Amino acid sequence: MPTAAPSTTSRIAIVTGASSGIGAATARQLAAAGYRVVLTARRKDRIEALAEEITNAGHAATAYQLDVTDRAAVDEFATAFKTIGVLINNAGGALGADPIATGDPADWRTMYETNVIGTLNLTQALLPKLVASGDGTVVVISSTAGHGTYEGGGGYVAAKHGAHVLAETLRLEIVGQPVRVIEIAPGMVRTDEFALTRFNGDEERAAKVYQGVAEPLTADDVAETVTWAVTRPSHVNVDLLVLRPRAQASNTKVHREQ
Ligand code: 8X3
Repeated sequence: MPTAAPSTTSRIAIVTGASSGIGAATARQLAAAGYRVVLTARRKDRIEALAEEITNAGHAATAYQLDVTDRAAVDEFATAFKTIGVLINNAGGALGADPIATGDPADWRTMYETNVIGTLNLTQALLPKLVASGDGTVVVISSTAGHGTYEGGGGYVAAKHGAHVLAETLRLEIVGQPVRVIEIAPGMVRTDEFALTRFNGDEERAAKVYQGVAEPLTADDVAETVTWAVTRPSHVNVDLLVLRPRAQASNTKVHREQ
């Protein structure tokens, strides 16, 4: 007999990088689906405002300021929970788009720290609590950059390949335990901050990323996909789901209106 979908009522879903973009949209949608969402990010004011918004909409949300690269802080955070249902590893991002010849090693390190070590920290600290729930789900929001490269993508592509490998390896290692590992790999998503952060606040360069692209994905598009994947029946593991806007056929083939 097929298993039911994991119950969402009273189950905790932790979302990292919940202060904006895909993380914030995912927190809103998981809360609407019945999860008690715990929003984490470095920017306390943002997650507190979002928790209030979600609570005012009649759902359950709390905020916890957290830097995913700070292992001691992550371990301390984890002590607050006996069991959790869902962990969404969303915190991450890109810095720079320089070629390998001139890329800044400090940017590479930061991207590895946030996209890979941050995911490792949260996953290690919370895995026992996901197992204890009897029906846990780990989501890694990677990227199409975790599945193919492009010029100028080097450091980000390397980090997202790391995140992809973490998800794939974890799935092998914990098979037989009651925890699914889901990787969602979005392509071009237009959010308020992704490209702006990448280009250090340069609005013109950030705008060029999406120039002429009819409809890049939105944070809500990705959040809907995440919510769909985690609410599948417990025996269904969406290993890897790649989503792109229709105008993007590959990392390097994008249709732009003139
Ligand atoms: C974002 C996709 O194309 O900027 O994760 O690397 S891309």
